[in-house]
Amino acid sequence: MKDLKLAAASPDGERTILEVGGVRIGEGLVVIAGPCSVETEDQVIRTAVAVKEAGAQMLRGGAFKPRTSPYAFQGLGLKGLKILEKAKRETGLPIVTEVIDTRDVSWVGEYADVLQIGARNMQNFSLLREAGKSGKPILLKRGMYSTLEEWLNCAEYILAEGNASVFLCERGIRSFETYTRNTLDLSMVPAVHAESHLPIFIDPSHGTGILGMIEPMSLAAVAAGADGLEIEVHYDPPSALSDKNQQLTPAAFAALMGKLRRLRAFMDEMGSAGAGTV
Ligand SMILES: [Mn+2]
Repeated sequence: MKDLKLAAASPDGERTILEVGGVRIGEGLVVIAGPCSVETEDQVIRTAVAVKEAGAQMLRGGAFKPRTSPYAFQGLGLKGLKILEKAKRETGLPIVTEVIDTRDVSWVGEYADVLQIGARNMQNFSLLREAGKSGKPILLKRGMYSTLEEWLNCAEYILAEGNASVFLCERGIRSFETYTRNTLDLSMVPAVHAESHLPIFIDPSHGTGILGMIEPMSLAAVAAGADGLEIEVHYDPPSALSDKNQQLTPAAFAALMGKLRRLRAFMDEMGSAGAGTV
């Protein structure tokens, strides 16, 4: 892919492995789980303990929510980050949380182990540069109207600032199809593995927006060789302040984790896990 220097696949096919708080991203299957939004301390801690017990390696939770409507819940900000910090102390899980403003990158980075740049901000070039300068691990989601080439060029912006800790997440794109919330483009797993050395995750929660599709799409992502998954889990989904229809209960998440482990073991046995090159 032209113009890519730092994000392009290495000639020998070697893939990058990032180490974040003891978790190796790009090696085996890494699952990031947790609520869409940070709502209360009780909500986050209860969910964090449950996802850890089920085998998740990192905790997600939004303290800044870029919502379609300016009147929808916008997140707790600093208070939310302090709750995430407490959940990390309680469980040991590293924290993945979104940053939406260049002015917040450095102080949000004091609480987060991974800064997430969401789909709506994928091409916010000043935010990408700031994220690069922060030196923090960055999870870069695919913009909902973006091509693979545009997406990898956004990763390039971060890498070009001297920050080598970048991994990607496909979360669905806009298409003519309205049955699902977005069209989850699982073909990006082998495509990213062919064009880049960066790890690629799948977010089946936003990718489909439909509870019953999260398990089959998670399994399909692992079968395709994804390096990880980001899944929304809430201890009481009906009470959630955002994305209540796509958050798994802890019990459903634990059942899914059991299947993912078995599938991944089968893939390893076949010698095909993470192969995924085209
Ligand atoms: Mn969400």
